[in-house]
Amino acid sequence: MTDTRRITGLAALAAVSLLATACAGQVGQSSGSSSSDNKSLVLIPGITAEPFYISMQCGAEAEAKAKGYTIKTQAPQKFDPADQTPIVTGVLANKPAAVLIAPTDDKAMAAPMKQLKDAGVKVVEVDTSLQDTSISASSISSNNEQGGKLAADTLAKLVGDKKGSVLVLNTTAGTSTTDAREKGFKEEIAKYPNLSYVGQQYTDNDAAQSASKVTATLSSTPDLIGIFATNLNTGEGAATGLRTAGKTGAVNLVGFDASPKEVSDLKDGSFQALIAQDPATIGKDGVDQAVASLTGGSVTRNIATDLVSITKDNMDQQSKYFYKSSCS
Ligand code: T6T
Repeated sequence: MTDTRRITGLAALAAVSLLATACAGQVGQSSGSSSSDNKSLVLIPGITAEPFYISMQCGAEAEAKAKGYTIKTQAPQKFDPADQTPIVTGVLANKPAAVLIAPTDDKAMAAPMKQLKDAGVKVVEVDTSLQDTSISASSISSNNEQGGKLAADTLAKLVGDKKGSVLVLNTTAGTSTTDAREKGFKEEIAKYPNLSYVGQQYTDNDAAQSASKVTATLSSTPDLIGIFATNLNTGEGAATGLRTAGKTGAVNLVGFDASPKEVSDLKDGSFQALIAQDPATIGKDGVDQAVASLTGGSVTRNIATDLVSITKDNMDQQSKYFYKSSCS
Protein backbone atom coordinates (compact mmCIF):
# COMPACT_ATOMS: atom_id res chain seq x y z
CA MET A 1 0.00 0.00 0.00
CA THR A 2 1.29 3.43 -0.87
CA ASP A 3 1.76 6.12 1.75
CA THR A 4 -0.93 8.12 -0.03
CA ARG A 5 -3.45 5.32 0.43
CA ARG A 6 -2.58 4.96 4.10
CA ILE A 7 -2.96 8.68 4.60
CA THR A 8 -6.29 8.83 2.78
CA GLY A 9 -7.44 5.86 4.85
CA LEU A 10 -6.55 7.65 8.06
CA ALA A 11 -8.03 10.93 6.91
CA ALA A 12 -11.25 9.13 6.18
CA LEU A 13 -11.53 8.16 9.83
CA ALA A 14 -12.60 11.69 10.51
CA ALA A 15 -15.33 11.61 7.88
CA VAL A 16 -18.83 12.37 9.08
CA SER A 17 -21.60 9.83 8.78
CA LEU A 18 -23.28 12.05 6.20
CA LEU A 19 -20.59 10.86 3.80
CA ALA A 20 -21.52 7.28 4.53
CA THR A 21 -24.90 7.82 2.99
CA ALA A 22 -23.33 9.36 -0.07
CA CYS A 23 -20.77 6.59 -0.58
CA ALA A 24 -22.76 3.54 0.41
CA GLY A 25 -23.60 1.20 -2.44
CA GLN A 26 -25.91 -1.76 -2.21
CA VAL A 27 -24.85 -5.19 -3.39
CA GLY A 28 -27.84 -7.03 -4.78
CA GLN A 29 -31.25 -6.71 -3.15
CA SER A 30 -30.58 -5.70 0.42
CA SER A 31 -33.23 -4.43 2.72
CA GLY A 32 -33.40 -3.21 6.25
CA SER A 33 -33.06 0.04 8.09
CA SER A 34 -31.67 1.00 11.43
CA SER A 35 -31.64 -1.77 13.98
CA SER A 36 -32.60 -1.48 17.56
CA ASP A 37 -32.89 -5.17 18.39
CA ASN A 38 -30.14 -7.71 18.72
CA LYS A 39 -31.06 -9.69 15.58
CA SER A 40 -29.74 -7.16 13.12
CA LEU A 41 -26.56 -7.93 11.18
CA VAL A 42 -24.69 -5.89 8.56
CA LEU A 43 -22.34 -7.15 5.84
CA ILE A 44 -19.70 -4.69 4.62
CA PRO A 45 -17.96 -6.21 1.55
CA GLY A 46 -14.75 -4.88 -0.01
CA ILE A 47 -16.50 -3.43 -3.05
CA THR A 48 -20.01 -3.20 -4.48
CA ALA A 49 -21.63 -5.33 -7.21
CA GLU A 50 -18.83 -7.84 -7.74
CA PRO A 51 -19.58 -11.58 -8.09
CA PHE A 52 -17.28 -12.70 -5.26
CA TYR A 53 -19.10 -10.48 -2.76
CA ILE A 54 -22.52 -11.06 -4.29
CA SER A 55 -22.00 -14.81 -3.74
CA MET A 56 -20.86 -14.09 -0.18
CA GLN A 57 -23.97 -11.97 0.37
CA CYS A 58 -26.23 -14.76 -0.94
CA GLY A 59 -24.71 -17.25 1.53
CA ALA A 60 -24.98 -14.78 4.40
CA GLU A 61 -28.59 -13.82 3.64
CA ALA A 62 -29.78 -17.43 3.43
CA GLU A 63 -28.12 -18.31 6.73
CA ALA A 64 -29.34 -15.17 8.51
CA LYS A 65 -32.89 -15.95 7.43
CA ALA A 66 -32.56 -19.56 8.61
CA LYS A 67 -31.36 -18.35 12.00
CA GLY A 68 -34.05 -15.67 12.42
CA TYR A 69 -31.74 -12.68 11.88
CA THR A 70 -31.91 -9.85 9.35
CA ILE A 71 -28.87 -8.79 7.36
CA LYS A 72 -28.36 -5.75 5.20
CA THR A 73 -25.38 -5.10 2.96
CA GLN A 74 -23.55 -1.80 2.55
CA ALA A 75 -20.60 -1.80 0.19
CA PRO A 76 -18.02 0.79 -0.86
CA GLN A 77 -17.88 1.89 -4.51
CA LYS A 78 -14.11 1.27 -4.58
CA PHE A 79 -11.92 -1.31 -2.82
CA ASP A 80 -10.33 1.40 -0.73
CA PRO A 81 -10.26 2.19 3.00
CA ALA A 82 -11.10 5.81 2.21
CA ASP A 83 -14.43 4.58 0.78
CA GLN A 84 -15.04 1.82 3.33
CA THR A 85 -14.32 3.83 6.50
CA PRO A 86 -17.32 6.19 6.25
CA ILE A 87 -19.55 3.19 5.68
CA VAL A 88 -18.33 1.64 8.94
CA THR A 89 -18.93 4.97 10.68
CA GLY A 90 -22.49 5.14 9.33
CA VAL A 91 -23.21 1.52 10.28
CA LEU A 92 -21.90 2.16 13.78
CA ALA A 93 -24.48 4.92 14.26
CA ASN A 94 -27.23 2.30 13.74
CA LYS A 95 -25.70 -0.15 16.27
CA PRO A 96 -26.38 -3.51 14.68
CA ALA A 97 -25.73 -6.58 16.82
CA ALA A 98 -22.85 -7.69 14.62
CA VAL A 99 -20.96 -6.65 11.51
CA LEU A 100 -19.42 -9.01 8.98
CA ILE A 101 -16.68 -7.06 7.21
CA ALA A 102 -14.02 -7.59 4.53
CA PRO A 103 -11.45 -4.92 5.50
CA THR A 104 -9.94 -3.26 2.42
CA ASP A 105 -6.64 -2.63 4.15
CA ASP A 106 -4.99 -4.72 6.85
CA LYS A 107 -3.94 -1.64 8.87
CA ALA A 108 -6.03 1.39 7.86
CA MET A 109 -9.34 -0.34 8.70
CA ALA A 110 -8.24 -1.23 12.26
CA ALA A 111 -9.35 2.07 13.86
CA PRO A 112 -12.90 2.16 12.41
CA MET A 113 -13.38 -1.54 13.14
CA LYS A 114 -12.19 -1.01 16.71
CA GLN A 115 -14.85 1.66 17.09
CA LEU A 116 -17.44 -1.00 16.29
CA LYS A 117 -15.98 -3.37 18.84
CA ASP A 118 -15.71 -0.66 21.50
CA ALA A 119 -19.39 0.16 20.95
CA GLY A 120 -20.30 -3.47 21.72
CA VAL A 121 -20.90 -4.52 18.11
CA LYS A 122 -19.51 -8.01 17.39
CA VAL A 123 -17.06 -7.98 14.48
CA VAL A 124 -16.45 -10.95 12.16
CA GLU A 125 -13.94 -10.77 9.32
CA VAL A 126 -15.01 -12.33 6.05
CA ASP A 127 -12.35 -12.92 3.35
CA THR A 128 -9.78 -10.23 4.18
CA SER A 129 -8.50 -9.53 7.70
CA LEU A 130 -6.56 -7.05 9.79
CA GLN A 131 -3.03 -7.57 11.06
CA ASP A 132 -4.46 -6.79 14.51
CA THR A 133 -6.25 -9.98 15.53
CA SER A 134 -7.74 -8.50 18.72
CA ILE A 135 -10.70 -6.76 17.06
CA SER A 136 -12.69 -9.51 15.37
CA ALA A 137 -14.20 -12.49 17.15
CA SER A 138 -13.63 -14.73 14.14
CA SER A 139 -12.04 -14.64 10.66
CA ILE A 140 -13.32 -16.74 7.78
CA SER A 141 -11.38 -16.96 4.52
CA SER A 142 -9.67 -19.23 2.05
CA ASN A 143 -6.13 -20.27 2.92
CA ASN A 144 -4.77 -17.67 0.54
CA GLU A 145 -1.10 -18.55 0.89
CA GLN A 146 -2.03 -22.10 -0.02
CA GLY A 147 -4.03 -20.69 -2.96
CA GLY A 148 -0.91 -18.92 -4.23
CA LYS A 149 1.03 -22.19 -3.99
CA LEU A 150 -1.74 -24.00 -5.84
CA ALA A 151 -1.58 -21.34 -8.57
CA ALA A 152 2.20 -21.84 -8.89
CA ASP A 153 1.91 -25.63 -9.12
CA THR A 154 -0.94 -25.33 -11.61
CA LEU A 155 1.04 -22.90 -13.78
CA ALA A 156 4.17 -25.06 -13.62
CA LYS A 157 2.17 -28.10 -14.73
CA LEU A 158 0.68 -26.18 -17.66
CA VAL A 159 4.10 -24.95 -18.81
CA GLY A 160 5.76 -28.38 -18.49
CA ASP A 161 9.51 -28.31 -19.06
CA LYS A 162 9.54 -25.18 -21.23
CA LYS A 163 11.68 -22.30 -19.93
CA GLY A 164 10.56 -18.71 -19.42
CA SER A 165 9.60 -15.83 -17.18
CA VAL A 166 6.51 -15.61 -15.00
CA LEU A 167 4.75 -12.50 -13.72
CA VAL A 168 2.32 -11.85 -10.86
CA LEU A 169 -0.34 -9.18 -11.31
CA ASN A 170 -1.47 -8.17 -7.86
CA THR A 171 -4.15 -5.76 -6.57
CA THR A 172 -2.94 -3.32 -3.88
CA ALA A 173 -0.40 -3.85 -1.10
CA GLY A 174 -2.11 -4.13 2.28
CA THR A 175 -4.86 -6.45 1.04
CA SER A 176 -4.33 -9.45 3.32
CA THR A 177 -5.67 -12.05 0.89
CA THR A 178 -3.83 -11.05 -2.25
CA ASP A 179 -0.60 -10.33 -0.35
CA ALA A 180 -0.77 -13.91 0.95
CA ARG A 181 -1.46 -15.30 -2.54
CA GLU A 182 1.64 -13.61 -3.94
CA LYS A 183 3.72 -14.85 -1.00
CA GLY A 184 2.61 -18.45 -1.53
CA PHE A 185 3.15 -18.21 -5.28
CA LYS A 186 6.65 -16.76 -4.93
CA GLU A 187 7.72 -19.49 -2.50
CA GLU A 188 6.33 -22.31 -4.59
CA ILE A 189 7.42 -21.14 -8.04
CA ALA A 190 11.04 -21.11 -6.78
CA LYS A 191 10.83 -24.92 -6.82
CA TYR A 192 10.69 -24.91 -10.65
CA PRO A 193 14.16 -24.09 -12.06
CA ASN A 194 12.81 -23.65 -15.61
CA LEU A 195 10.64 -20.72 -14.44
CA SER A 196 12.08 -17.34 -13.56
CA TYR A 197 9.86 -15.13 -11.38
CA VAL A 198 10.11 -11.50 -12.53
CA GLY A 199 8.11 -10.16 -9.56
CA GLN A 200 4.72 -8.58 -8.99
CA GLN A 201 3.07 -5.50 -10.47
CA TYR A 202 0.13 -3.75 -8.81
CA THR A 203 -3.08 -3.00 -10.70
CA ASP A 204 -5.07 -1.14 -8.02
CA ASN A 205 -7.74 -3.83 -8.52
CA ASP A 206 -8.48 -2.29 -11.91
CA ALA A 207 -8.97 -4.46 -15.02
CA ALA A 208 -7.80 -1.76 -17.45
CA GLN A 209 -4.54 -1.26 -15.53
CA SER A 210 -4.03 -5.00 -15.49
CA ALA A 211 -4.48 -5.23 -19.27
CA SER A 212 -1.96 -2.48 -19.93
CA LYS A 213 0.58 -4.02 -17.51
CA VAL A 214 0.34 -7.24 -19.52
CA THR A 215 1.01 -5.55 -22.85
CA ALA A 216 3.91 -3.54 -21.38
CA THR A 217 5.47 -6.67 -19.84
CA LEU A 218 5.17 -8.57 -23.11
CA SER A 219 7.34 -5.85 -24.71
CA SER A 220 9.92 -5.73 -21.90
CA THR A 221 10.02 -9.51 -21.25
CA PRO A 222 9.78 -11.38 -24.56
CA ASP A 223 10.23 -14.82 -22.90
CA LEU A 224 7.12 -14.32 -20.71
CA ILE A 225 5.52 -17.75 -20.46
CA GLY A 226 3.10 -17.43 -17.55
CA ILE A 227 1.01 -14.97 -15.53
CA PHE A 228 -0.68 -15.41 -12.17
CA ALA A 229 -3.42 -12.81 -11.61
CA THR A 230 -4.27 -12.69 -7.91
CA ASN A 231 -7.96 -11.78 -8.16
CA LEU A 232 -11.03 -11.33 -10.30
CA ASN A 233 -10.57 -7.84 -11.82
CA THR A 234 -6.85 -8.38 -12.26
CA GLY A 235 -7.51 -11.70 -14.00
CA GLU A 236 -10.25 -10.37 -16.26
CA GLY A 237 -7.93 -7.50 -17.27
CA ALA A 238 -4.97 -9.82 -17.87
CA ALA A 239 -7.09 -11.96 -20.23
CA THR A 240 -7.98 -8.79 -22.17
CA GLY A 241 -4.32 -7.75 -22.32
CA LEU A 242 -3.24 -11.11 -23.74
CA ARG A 243 -6.08 -11.01 -26.28
CA THR A 244 -5.11 -7.50 -27.40
CA ALA A 245 -1.50 -8.62 -27.86
CA GLY A 246 -2.51 -11.80 -29.73
CA LYS A 247 -0.87 -13.91 -27.00
CA THR A 248 -3.87 -15.86 -25.69
CA GLY A 249 -2.74 -19.40 -24.92
CA ALA A 250 0.91 -18.65 -25.80
CA VAL A 251 1.29 -17.15 -22.32
CA ASN A 252 -0.40 -19.36 -19.73
CA LEU A 253 -2.80 -17.40 -17.58
CA VAL A 254 -3.81 -18.65 -14.13
CA GLY A 255 -6.39 -16.47 -12.42
CA PHE A 256 -7.96 -16.36 -8.97
CA ASP A 257 -11.75 -16.47 -8.44
CA ALA A 258 -14.48 -17.74 -10.76
CA SER A 259 -16.67 -14.84 -11.92
CA PRO A 260 -19.10 -15.54 -14.79
CA LYS A 261 -16.69 -13.65 -17.11
CA GLU A 262 -13.65 -15.61 -15.89
CA VAL A 263 -15.53 -18.88 -16.32
CA SER A 264 -16.51 -18.02 -19.92
CA ASP A 265 -12.91 -16.91 -20.55
CA LEU A 266 -11.70 -20.28 -19.22
CA LYS A 267 -14.08 -22.06 -21.56
CA ASP A 268 -12.85 -20.13 -24.61
CA GLY A 269 -9.16 -20.59 -23.73
CA SER A 270 -8.35 -17.07 -22.48
CA PHE A 271 -7.47 -18.56 -19.08
CA GLN A 272 -5.77 -21.93 -18.67
CA ALA A 273 -6.82 -22.28 -15.01
CA LEU A 274 -8.72 -20.56 -12.22
CA ILE A 275 -8.25 -20.95 -8.47
CA ALA A 276 -11.81 -20.67 -7.17
CA GLN A 277 -12.92 -19.83 -3.65
CA ASP A 278 -16.19 -20.55 -1.87
CA PRO A 279 -17.55 -17.08 -1.01
CA ALA A 280 -21.09 -18.31 -0.25
CA THR A 281 -19.70 -20.50 2.55
CA ILE A 282 -17.57 -17.60 3.80
CA GLY A 283 -20.81 -15.58 4.13
CA LYS A 284 -22.71 -18.46 5.74
CA ASP A 285 -19.92 -19.19 8.23
CA GLY A 286 -19.64 -15.46 8.94
CA VAL A 287 -23.27 -15.37 10.05
CA ASP A 288 -22.84 -18.54 12.12
CA GLN A 289 -19.83 -17.08 13.93
CA ALA A 290 -21.57 -13.76 14.51
CA VAL A 291 -24.60 -15.52 15.98
CA ALA A 292 -22.42 -17.78 18.14
CA SER A 293 -20.58 -14.75 19.41
CA LEU A 294 -23.86 -12.97 20.23
CA THR A 295 -25.49 -15.93 21.93
CA GLY A 296 -22.56 -17.23 23.95
CA GLY A 297 -22.04 -20.17 21.61
CA SER A 298 -18.70 -21.64 20.67
CA VAL A 299 -16.76 -19.29 18.39
CA THR A 300 -13.97 -20.49 16.09
CA ARG A 301 -11.17 -17.92 15.76
CA ASN A 302 -10.08 -18.88 12.22
CA ILE A 303 -12.02 -20.85 9.62
CA ALA A 304 -10.54 -21.84 6.25
CA THR A 305 -12.95 -22.47 3.38
CA ASP A 306 -12.45 -24.41 0.14
CA LEU A 307 -10.09 -23.57 -2.71
CA VAL A 308 -10.05 -25.52 -5.97
CA SER A 309 -8.02 -25.41 -9.16
CA ILE A 310 -10.36 -25.41 -12.16
CA THR A 311 -9.27 -26.09 -15.74
CA LYS A 312 -11.26 -26.55 -18.94
CA ASP A 313 -11.07 -30.32 -18.37
CA ASN A 314 -12.71 -30.38 -14.93
CA MET A 315 -14.90 -27.28 -15.12
CA ASP A 316 -18.18 -29.18 -15.47
CA GLN A 317 -17.52 -31.16 -12.27
CA GLN A 318 -16.50 -28.01 -10.38
CA SER A 319 -19.41 -25.79 -11.43
CA LYS A 320 -20.67 -25.47 -7.85
CA TYR A 321 -17.73 -23.12 -7.28
CA PHE A 322 -18.76 -20.67 -10.03
CA TYR A 323 -19.69 -17.28 -8.57
CA LYS A 324 -23.09 -15.64 -8.95
CA SER A 325 -24.20 -12.27 -10.31
CA SER A 326 -27.40 -12.37 -8.28
CA CYS A 327 -28.86 -14.56 -5.52
CA SER A 328 -31.85 -15.88 -7.48
O1 T6T B 1 -10.43 -12.40 -4.66
C1 T6T B 1 -11.53 -11.81 -4.03
C2 T6T B 1 -11.21 -11.60 -2.58
O2 T6T B 1 -10.83 -12.84 -2.01
C3 T6T B 1 -10.07 -10.60 -2.43
O3 T6T B 1 -9.83 -10.35 -1.08
C4 T6T B 1 -10.38 -9.32 -3.15
O4 T6T B 1 -10.72 -9.60 -4.49
C5 T6T B 1 -11.82 -10.48 -4.68
O5 T6T B 1 -12.96 -9.89 -4.12
C6 T6T B 1 -12.12 -10.66 -6.14
O6 T6T B 1 -12.25 -9.45 -6.79
